[in-house]
Amino acid sequence: MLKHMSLNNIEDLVNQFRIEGHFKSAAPYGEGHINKTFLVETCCNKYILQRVNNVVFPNIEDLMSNIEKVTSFISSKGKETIKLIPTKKGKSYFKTEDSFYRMMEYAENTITYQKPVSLDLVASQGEAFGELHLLLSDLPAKGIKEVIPNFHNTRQRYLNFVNALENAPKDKIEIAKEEIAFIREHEKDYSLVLNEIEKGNIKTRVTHNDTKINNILFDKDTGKYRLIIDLDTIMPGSILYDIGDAFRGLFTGENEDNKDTSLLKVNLDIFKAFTYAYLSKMQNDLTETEKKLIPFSAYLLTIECGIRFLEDYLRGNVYFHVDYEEHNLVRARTQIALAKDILKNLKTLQQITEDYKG
Ligand code: GN1
Ligand code: MG
Repeated sequence: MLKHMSLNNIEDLVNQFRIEGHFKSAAPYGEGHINKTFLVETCCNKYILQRVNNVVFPNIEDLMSNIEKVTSFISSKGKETIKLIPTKKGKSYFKTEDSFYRMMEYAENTITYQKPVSLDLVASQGEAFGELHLLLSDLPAKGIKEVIPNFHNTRQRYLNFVNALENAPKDKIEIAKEEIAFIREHEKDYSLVLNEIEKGNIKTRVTHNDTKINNILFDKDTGKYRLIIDLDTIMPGSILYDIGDAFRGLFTGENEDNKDTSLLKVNLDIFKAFTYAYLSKMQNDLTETEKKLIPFSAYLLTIECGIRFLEDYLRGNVYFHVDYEEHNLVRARTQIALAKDILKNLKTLQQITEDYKG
C-alpha cells in the first residue's frame, strides 16, 4: 500500500487506474475547501485526480455508490456527466494507507467561473440546476445515501454551534460576540424549512448540495453549460437547499474571504435571472411552499454557512481548510453581512418570484 502520497509518487498512484498512455505530469487544480484535486496529463489524455477528504467523508463506499448511481442515471438519459475512471482492479476508488483517491476524465473544451461574470451565465446556472432537479426527480431518493448526515439540517447546525460555543475559549467568544448574538437572535428561522418538510409541504428529492457556479463546466465555444461536477454531496434533500446555496455563492462572488463586508450584497438582477431560469425548468414540479420559500432559502443557506464557519473558528479550524487562524471568522462575517442584506430585501425578492409568468 502506498503511504503519504505526494507529488513525487503521484505517478504510482495514477498508474493504479485504467488510464490511457503513460503518465506525463500532475499539478494542483481547482479551488475546493475539502478535497485535494490534481490535473493529470498522460501522453494521450487528461484526467482529474482527487484525494477525497476522509474526515469530511468517512464513508467512501456510500459516497462513491451515490456518484456511480447518479452519473449512470444521468448518462442513461443522454446527458453529459462526470466519467469515473476505474482502478485496474475495477473499483471506483483507490485506497492508500491514509487516504482515498479517485480519477475522472477531464472534460475537454470546458471553462469554469469563480463568480457570475454576466446575467446570461447566471441564467445558465439556474437552468443547469433546474434541469438537474427535473432529471433526478425520477431517481428515488431512497437509494441515495446520506453521506454527511444532517448536512443542511439548520436546526442541528445551530445546536452544533451552541455546543462549540460552550467549549470555546473566552477570547474567541469575545472577538465574535456580535456574530454570535446575531446567530442566536435568529434561532427560530432555522426550523422554518424543516417544519414544512415535516408537514409534507416540501418534497424530499435527490439534490446536489453544493451549487456554486464553479461546480458547473461551461462550453468554451458556445458558453452553454455542459455538466455539473462535485457530486460528493449528492444526497436526499430539499431543492430549497440547492437554490439557497446557489444564491449564497452568487451574491458572495469572490468575497467569501474578504475583510471588507460592505461588498456582500444582494443583487436583484442576479436573483431574477437565476430564479426565472430555474423556474422555466421546474415550475410544474414545485409545490406552492417550495416556490414561496425561494427567497427565504437564500437567507437560510447563507446564515447556515455563517454558522458553520463560526462554529469551525470556535472549534479551532477542524473542518474547513484555513490559511490563517482567523480565516473562518472572516468568512463567517461575510456570510452574516450577506444574510442581513438578504433579510432586508426579502419582500422585493418575494415580489420578483411572484411576478414570474412562465
Ligand atoms: C465547502 O470545498 P467546497 O468549496 O466545494 C463545503 C460547502 C460550503 C463551502 C463554502 C462538503 O465546499 O458546504 O458551502 O465549502 N462542502 C462541504 O465555501 O462541507
Ligand atoms: Mg464541494
